[in-house]
Amino acid sequence: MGAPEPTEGPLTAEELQLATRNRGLPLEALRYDRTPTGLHYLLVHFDIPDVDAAWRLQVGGNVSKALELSLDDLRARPRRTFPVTLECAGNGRARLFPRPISQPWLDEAVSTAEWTGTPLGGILEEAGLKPGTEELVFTGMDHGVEKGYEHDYARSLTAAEAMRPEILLAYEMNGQPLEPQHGFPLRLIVPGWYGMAHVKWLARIEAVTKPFEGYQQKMAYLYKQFSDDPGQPVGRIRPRALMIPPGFADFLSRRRTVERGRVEIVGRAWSGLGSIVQVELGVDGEWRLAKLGEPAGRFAWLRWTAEWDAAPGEHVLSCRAADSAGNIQPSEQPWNYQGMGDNLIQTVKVTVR
Ligand SMILES: Nc1nc2c(c(=O)[nH]1)N[C@H]1C(S)=C(S)[C@@H](COP(=O)(O)O)O[C@H]1N2
Ligand SMILES: [Mo]
Repeated sequence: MGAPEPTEGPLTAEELQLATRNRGLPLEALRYDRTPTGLHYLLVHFDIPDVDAAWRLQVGGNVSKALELSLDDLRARPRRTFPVTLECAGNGRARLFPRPISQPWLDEAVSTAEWTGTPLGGILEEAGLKPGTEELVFTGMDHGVEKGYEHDYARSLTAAEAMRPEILLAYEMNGQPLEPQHGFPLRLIVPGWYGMAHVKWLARIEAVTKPFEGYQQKMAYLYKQFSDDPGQPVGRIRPRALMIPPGFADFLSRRRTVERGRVEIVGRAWSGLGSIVQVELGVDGEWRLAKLGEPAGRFAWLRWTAEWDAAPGEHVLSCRAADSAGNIQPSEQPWNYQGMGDNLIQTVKVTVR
């Protein structure tokens, strides 16, 4: 079975099925520095695997000493805890036209949890990467078929990237053992990278001497313009700001109603390519600077605020972030075939009364 082409039509039953399995962050939950686990966005390609009590992490391939580690073994290693902002590479996909058929995210596929684990680098040193190691392949316990390719979910990192000190083999999220849907018993955390790199239900780490060519590496997560385009790999998170929609919501349309007068607009901003240097609030197309708070951590979003003197009538609020690498969010989203790395500015329609 090939891939369905992007569509100009209405949402399909398949997209709805994905949308009900995979939840987004309710935007009002941007109020929390650290997203409560039950509000953290979720993306599961296949089924949440049934994990055997005899689970061990296998570390092998081009190493001096293959390892087999239990959760207790991993817990006995050096322990690190810090907040990391995760965002799905497909966030914003549903706004593209034509629309790539996949999980139909709007703006909400982002969250920040506090992750605890042991640095991957220490485990790789223990195993001893032999000369010639180019990449590490991380394989999950989940198995399925995507566009005709049957595989275990797997992704790789280059050996240099894998040795970065902030990369974690994480066994806790927000101070608790991982919940089944977030990767119990162990997942990879790759701060700064889009979600696909953070392999859940980790079963094996393999040192390889050639670039990994698995489905999730060489087909799925690419910036490409047409089906057979070899494309460019998706990696780090592009800058984005989101606001908590102000006032109260209309149940069906989610349109907002706000009382006239001074309103404090509050949001979050993040980038995996640099630090956030500027956030702007747009009111009916006029941009003003927002006030930036301190990031919750080196790899976590920051809080921003902006004052708005709301006058009665219909308004459109928007926000956009820029990072220290010179990236700014686009007002018009360049299109790509799979809807990856979209970071169009958010817009919120508001009625002030
Ligand atoms: N094994 C495995 N790991 C995975 C996935 C998956 O389907 N299987 N989904 C990836 C994607 S696309 C994202 S966006 C993140 C989502 O992590 P979360 O569900 O904990 O928010 O997990 C990643 N890790
Ligand atoms: Mo994702």
